[in-house]
This record gives sequence, structure tokens and C-alpha cells, in this order.
Amino acid sequence: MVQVIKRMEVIPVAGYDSMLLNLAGAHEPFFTRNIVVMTDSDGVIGVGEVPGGEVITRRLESCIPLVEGRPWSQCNDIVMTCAKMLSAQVTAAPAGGTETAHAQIFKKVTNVLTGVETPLLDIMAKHLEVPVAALLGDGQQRDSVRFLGYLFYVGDRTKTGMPYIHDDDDSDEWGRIRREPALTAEAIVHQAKAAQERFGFHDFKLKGGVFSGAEEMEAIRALKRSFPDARITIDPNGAWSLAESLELCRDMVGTLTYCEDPCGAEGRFSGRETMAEFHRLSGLATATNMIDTDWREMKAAIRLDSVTIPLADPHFWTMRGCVRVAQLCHDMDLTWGVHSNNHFDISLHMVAQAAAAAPGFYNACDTHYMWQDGQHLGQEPPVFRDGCLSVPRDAPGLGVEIDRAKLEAAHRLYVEHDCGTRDDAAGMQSIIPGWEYDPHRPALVR
Ligand code: GKR
Ligand code: MG
Repeated sequence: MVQVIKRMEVIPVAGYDSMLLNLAGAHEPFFTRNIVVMTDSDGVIGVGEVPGGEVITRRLESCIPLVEGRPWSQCNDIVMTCAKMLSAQVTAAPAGGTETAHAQIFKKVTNVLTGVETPLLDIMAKHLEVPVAALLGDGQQRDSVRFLGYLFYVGDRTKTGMPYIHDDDDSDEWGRIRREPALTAEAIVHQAKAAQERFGFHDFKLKGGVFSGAEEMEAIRALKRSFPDARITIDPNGAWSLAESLELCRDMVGTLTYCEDPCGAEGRFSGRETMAEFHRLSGLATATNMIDTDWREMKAAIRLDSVTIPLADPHFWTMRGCVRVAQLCHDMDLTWGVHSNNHFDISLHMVAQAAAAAPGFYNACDTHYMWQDGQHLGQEPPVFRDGCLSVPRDAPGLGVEIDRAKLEAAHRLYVEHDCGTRDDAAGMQSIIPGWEYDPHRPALVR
């Protein structure tokens, strides 16, 4: 008897965040996600997590009639049917907005497809008694997946009047410092040491685009002095000009292992063109989650040789799509990596399963989870050992069993604080009235 999906639930949730700074401003006290829970006719449960915001919630809800009543074994067909329906929705949407805004809407379609695909894969893997990784690409390639420590400058929450969480974890140095201001190179090194102590990370990424590039490079040099063997990268989200990027990265080969989105579109040149020049002239490997985020962009990036590390986040490539990227990287002398936003443990497991199926060398996966550690929605907390999460071959599914009480509490938090789509500008305006996003000016260079 073939099991069918009896119920698909879409649950918007919120969790607590620190005042993390980036080019777009400051993270607000709460981050949001959409959780999808599917239950089949045998009572087997599958889960998935995708970015937050009402547009994604509504689009996920519009998929429910196309999912309920269908056998999980028709996963491919279900996802394809949802894709067609969503494309029609987007195409029919009223014209207007910029081309970039339109591209963003299409990205949200992929977010939605990930939200449909992942619980189906989880259920399928549970029935087949294999990890999800076994169903991706050529199957499971490794039992343990490496993550990096994602370091951020942190603003002073006490100056905002906003309800940022604090004093929530006194168990170690990382717990004590992660809600406190970090605005210097020393503070960044301190973060790295404390995070390494708790999670065992070997590699680090610094979110740039906050102070001047020169100041941020000082933090990178200080990190390298403290962690000479670490693979280190910086990501200013395209804030620097090409000339500035080259100037800042002169002499950084050997200190930076790769550089993520140093520059972007400039005058007559696209971001893929400036990144190609940067790659050739700096001698550094280039990573991105900004200019190589779908197959059309990927074709252009490969032709130009702009990107050596596509950060193929399953949330915007789908689980199977991001492993397809990993396979292509393996065959084309590129190396695969993953992008992240704030997330719960379900997303962490999604990334771990995808990375477990990535062939060959891969870059330590991005994760914001160290800022969220302790807020899991699963029955068991994820455990990092030596900077890695294990993906046991005898653990069927995604690796997370949902805790209904925790899920309900995260949903209540979302409702009580009237959360919605992320707005980093609002976070920054709470300390700098009138602050506005400028894609070419670091957030605190005003
Ligand atoms: O969490 O502030 C942040 C990051 O800046 C995030 O929004 C980016 O999407 O981590 C991401 C990145 O690598 O660009
Ligand atoms: Mg990035």
C-alpha cells in the first residue's frame, strides 16, 4: 500500500538573534523562518526549513493542495507541479519593480520549492531507511561535515531600545560574549577563540561591509596570527570597488584563503565581470552568494571565470539542485561551498545532508547557527565535534525529529512580536536615525 501525504503544515517561526552588523544594517532582535511539516498516511513525519517572511509563507500555503493526497514516491512530480504553479503565479503578478526585484521573487520560488522538496525527501529517506544524503547526487560521500565559524561585528544592543536577548547562556565564554558588542579586531579574535572552544571550528569567515576595508583587513590579519592554520575568508557583500578590492587584497594571498563578494557591478561592468578581473589580478579564489545563484548566472560566471567557489545554499538551489552544483564543481575544477542566513537546526541538518553528498573537496559550510545554538526545534540539539556535524549512515531521514512544543513556542514568538520579513535597515536606524542602505558604503562608514 503506497503512503500518501495526509497533511502539509506551514508554520512561520521566530528565534532570537544578536545585533549582527552587515552592509544592509543590523539584525533585528528576532530572525524568522518558515517551517514545513508533512505527515504521511503511516504517520511518518518529514520536515523542512526555509527563509522567513509572509511572501514565502503564502506561496508555501498555495502548494498545499498540490501536495496533500499525493504519494511521497511522486516527489519529483509534486515538486515540478508546484514549480509550474508558482511560475505562473509570479508571471501573473502585476508588472513593476526593478529587474533585480523580479529576480528576487524568482529566488523566493526556489525557497518555496525547497520547502516542498525537503520534507518529501525526509519522509522518503525514512521509509527507505537511509539518510537523505543517500538520495542526493551519487549518494552519501562522507559521514562528517565541516562547518566554519561565522564571525560578525556586533552592535551595542543597549543603545537600541529594542528587545534583544541577553544573559541567556552563562555556560562558557561563547555564551557570555555572543550578545555583547564586538567592534574591534581584538573582539573578533576573541569571538573566534570562544566559538572554537565550544564548537571546535577550524575555519572562519568574517562578515565585512561594516567598517572601512582597511580596518576589516586588520581583523583578518589578527585572526591569521591567532589561527595560522585556519582557512579564512571575508565577505563585504560587494561593498568595495574593484580597485579598492585589489588594493586591500594585495599581499593577502596566504592570509585569506578565498575572498567572498569583494566587489560588485560597477559602471559598464557587471558583478561577474569585476569579480573575474579581481580573481585574475589578485590571485585569490573567489566565492559568492550574490552573482552565481541560479543556472543562468552560473553559465555566465563559468564563462567569465568569475567564481571559483559557488556558495550553493540548498535554500535557494533546493537540496537536489545544490548537490547538482557540487557535482558540476567537482568536474569543472571549482570547489563547492554553502551560504547561510540565520536559521534553526532543521536548516543545519539540510546543509549537512547536502554536504555529505557533495563529491570531492568542499569548503567548510557557512552557518549562522553559533548565534542560535540552544534554540533548536528538534528533540535533540545538534552536536558539533571538532567543527563538524556527523551524518550517520544508519540514521534515516534528515536527522531531526521535530519537537512540537518548541515549534509552537517559536511560532508564538513570531506572532507575539508581529515578525515578518527581515529588515536590517530598521535595526540600524535604532542607533543611527535616518540610516540608509548604500551598496557601496560600509554600514558604519557614514
Ligand atoms: O546574516 O547579515 C547576515 C549576512 O550578511 C547574510 O544576510 C548574507 O546573506 O551570510 C550571507 C552572505 O554570505 O552574504
Ligand atoms: Mg556572502
